[in-house]
Amino acid sequence: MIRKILIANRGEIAVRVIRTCREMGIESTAVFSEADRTALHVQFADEAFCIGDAPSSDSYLRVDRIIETAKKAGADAVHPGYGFLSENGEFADRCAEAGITFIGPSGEAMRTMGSKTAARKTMREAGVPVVPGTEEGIDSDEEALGAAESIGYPVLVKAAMGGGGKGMRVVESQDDLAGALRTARSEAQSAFGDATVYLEKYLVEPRHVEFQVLADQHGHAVHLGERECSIQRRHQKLIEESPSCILDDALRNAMGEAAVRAAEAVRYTNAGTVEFIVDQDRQFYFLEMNTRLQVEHPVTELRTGQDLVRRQIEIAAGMPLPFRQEDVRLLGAALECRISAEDPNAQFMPSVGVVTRLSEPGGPGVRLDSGFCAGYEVPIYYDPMIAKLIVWAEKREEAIARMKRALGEYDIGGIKTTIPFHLRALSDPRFISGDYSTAFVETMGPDEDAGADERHIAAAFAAIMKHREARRAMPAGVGGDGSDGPPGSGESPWKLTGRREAMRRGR
Ligand code: MV4
Repeated sequence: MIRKILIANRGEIAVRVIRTCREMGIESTAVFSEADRTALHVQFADEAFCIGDAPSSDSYLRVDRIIETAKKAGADAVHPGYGFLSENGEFADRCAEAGITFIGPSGEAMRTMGSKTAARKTMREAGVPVVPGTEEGIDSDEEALGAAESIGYPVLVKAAMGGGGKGMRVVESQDDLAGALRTARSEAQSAFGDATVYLEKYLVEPRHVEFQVLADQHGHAVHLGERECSIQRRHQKLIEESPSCILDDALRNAMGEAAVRAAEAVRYTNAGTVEFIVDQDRQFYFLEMNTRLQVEHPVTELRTGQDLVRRQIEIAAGMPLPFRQEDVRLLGAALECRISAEDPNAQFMPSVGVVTRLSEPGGPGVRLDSGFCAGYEVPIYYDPMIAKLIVWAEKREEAIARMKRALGEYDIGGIKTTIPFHLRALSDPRFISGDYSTAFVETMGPDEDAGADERHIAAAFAAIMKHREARRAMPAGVGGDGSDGPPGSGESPWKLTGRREAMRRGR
């Protein structure tokens, strides 16, 4: 039995986990840094403890303080969320040693999947297709040249302990191989503390399709369909959707079965995600397995009706999965837009500050997983993602229209957000047709409407000044031609600016 859960995370995912705890009658304990004293997750939890200073290395990454807090609070389980300690095998082991249930897979499964070369070996043995490449790390330039020759250029140098795209180098010809190996090694050493690199065939403009899996402690594993995550920038996903436009039932079943085999091969338990890349010939290859709940999990929740956090808690408590693969129904279309405090018209620079105004979307088929409220000051210390907007509809086209409608309702004042980017992406013919790859964002071109907010304010200000001048020049009582403006000016400047605002919102 799990009676109380400490959530070792912050922001929207901490709020998300607390919501399910409440529905299950489980008490929730939040932890927070000095920068998060007034954060929403602290207000949402039944109780909250400060665990240190603002930098995450002094707070959300402090294994000792989190376990000590869990003991002090009498929590019998820890939910790690995503990021921070969620894929740290040592943290999972330390929780187990302290008699606290870690809501996630075993430390061992996390470590196997944490090493790309170990994961590829395990997958190959389990019959899961992997990208052609070397079995082990590369020790010398000669070895690399020989391997690259048999794989065929272009090849990709990857860090064995990497992930999420860090420490990767594309090599077009043998002349560039030695140099790429050297820089990739030194990058890998400083980023992961391990210089091991290996080679893979480089697939051009692939699509990124991942499968959600659930596995209990009784040997039952199922998949809950896919999420297409190709709309990303520098390995940060921006939009995720399900179903993927490139899958048909046959490919979905083949990939789903491969995902389940991948989970079974490491005796995986809990919720996990198996990432594949799909090439232009619709061949799929295992890329990596994320041994945590993912940011985009609500896309799957809306299509399956499942609460993945509830399933995680039940699995951690030793309960069997309450359904089988043939019971899983994938319904309609779901779409997620990540809302980040970043300026999409300034290379997605973080935009920190106080949220001065907030009006949130709602209505049919709309879900908002948010980590902030009006008056909140976005801290500089953490990931800039502050909320996720997720929609469901029967058809993809309706889901896109619904998302645009919801984005139009979403009004966040005081900071820049990725909302204008999303409105533009959802109107892009390539997105609408579903014919896009991981190269989508970099080939999008500049925002013609950039700076519209500032121009809107300037136009409104000019209209006020013009109106005042005209009034001053008029005899008292004149100006009644039905408009707010001076007589004969035609339409009200307010009507005009209002219409411009509506256009900006994509209506
Ligand atoms: C690749 C690839 C092409 N060929 N591997 C990027 C993140 C990391 N998980 C693996 N990644 C890639 N691996 C081979 N052999 C292209 C990418 C890639 C990518 C993958 C998924 C989502 C977005 C991406 C963007 C650029 C490159």
